[in-house]
Amino acid sequence: MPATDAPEGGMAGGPLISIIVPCYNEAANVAPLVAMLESVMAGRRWEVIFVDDNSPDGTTETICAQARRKSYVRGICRIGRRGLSSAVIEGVLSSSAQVVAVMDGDLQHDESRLIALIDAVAAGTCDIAVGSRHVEGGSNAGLANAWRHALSDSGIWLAQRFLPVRLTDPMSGFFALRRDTFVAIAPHLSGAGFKILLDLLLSSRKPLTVREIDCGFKPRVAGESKLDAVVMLQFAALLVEKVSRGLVPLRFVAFCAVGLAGIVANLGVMHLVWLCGVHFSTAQAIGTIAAMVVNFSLDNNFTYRDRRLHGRRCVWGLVLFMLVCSVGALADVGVAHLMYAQSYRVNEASLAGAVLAVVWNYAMSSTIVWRTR
Ligand SMILES: Nc1nc2c(ncn2[C@@H]2O[C@H](COP(=O)(O)OP(=O)(O)OP(=O)(O)O)[C@@H](O)[C@H]2O)c(=O)[nH]1
Ligand SMILES: [Mg+2]
Repeated sequence: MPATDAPEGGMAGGPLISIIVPCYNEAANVAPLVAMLESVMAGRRWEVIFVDDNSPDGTTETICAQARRKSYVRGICRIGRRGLSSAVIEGVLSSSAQVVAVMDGDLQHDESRLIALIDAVAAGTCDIAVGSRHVEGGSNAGLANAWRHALSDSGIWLAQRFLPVRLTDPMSGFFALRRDTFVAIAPHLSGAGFKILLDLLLSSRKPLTVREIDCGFKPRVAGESKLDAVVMLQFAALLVEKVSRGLVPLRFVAFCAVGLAGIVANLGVMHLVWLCGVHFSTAQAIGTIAAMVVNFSLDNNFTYRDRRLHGRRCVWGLVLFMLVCSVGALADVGVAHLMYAQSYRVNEASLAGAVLAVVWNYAMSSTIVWRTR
């Protein structure tokens, strides 16, 4: 082993604290974050677990380079998967420490508050200690612009309507809790999207005591934000899933939203082709095929983002999806026809057919087209 690979972090017994860091395209931030953690965690039995979704920028290689030299640095690389929340869940489950802390890998969280969060949990003063930018002494000055401020504020306002506890910063990604508390909630977590703290609070079967600790939020120096429209929709869908107590799963909400976009595509393309002088039936068929392609593409990039199909699997997935939707359409027409014949009103018959088709399409898409490997 070369000298530079010599272990630096000799530790008698395993770590008592695991810091879980979800990261995607954060290669430039890994080494500085490790250095900051070394400084604040000095004298403690700790480790950092990076969970990277096979970032193209070489984040995993950077983590490995650190881990080869430092026993307190570990990494998990997930292939064909995406998602902050699910990354955190896997990181926590891979730890055997008593206390776990979660923080971003982009240096925006104020590492100097880490010990306060960990100690609050270790001392048993609360179930979860949350780094808050909205209590006295906290600051969210690092949010990139006015739009991000507005987004964050409205997200907080919305989340607060549904939370079982009072919390000024439910959107925070900087918090600590006992590992066994996390593990007890884990089977009920949605695991989708960005807001793992919110997921924890809304999924826990027993009320959690929360303590907020002021913290700052620094501007991002390297790398780019991954917060996009998809993440915001996932946030709304998470609330729907949790508020309906799992009756309406997050993925189903997304599937229906995509379905609406498909209807728009269907009508748009059909009208365009029809205006070009094509016979109505042919125009309708072309519109339907276009809708299926649009739906498949949106579902692949949004609804089933964590199971996204690529290359040949994507082409095969499209064929399967079209077959599934065709059966759904036949069932739709069949049921509507049957109900109409049994003297149901036109709207009732039509709605029943449409609901059946949506549920069928969703069930088949989840189990056949985007099945978990
Ligand atoms: N493993 C994994 N990590 C992710 C994913 N998306 C984001 N992250 C990480 O989660 C952390 C927070 O993501 P950011 O994009 O910085 O989001 P944010 O801090 O809420 O938003 P900004 O204020 O715009 O930076 C960062 O460390 C990201 O690298 C993902 O799909 N998988
Ligand atoms: Mg960030």
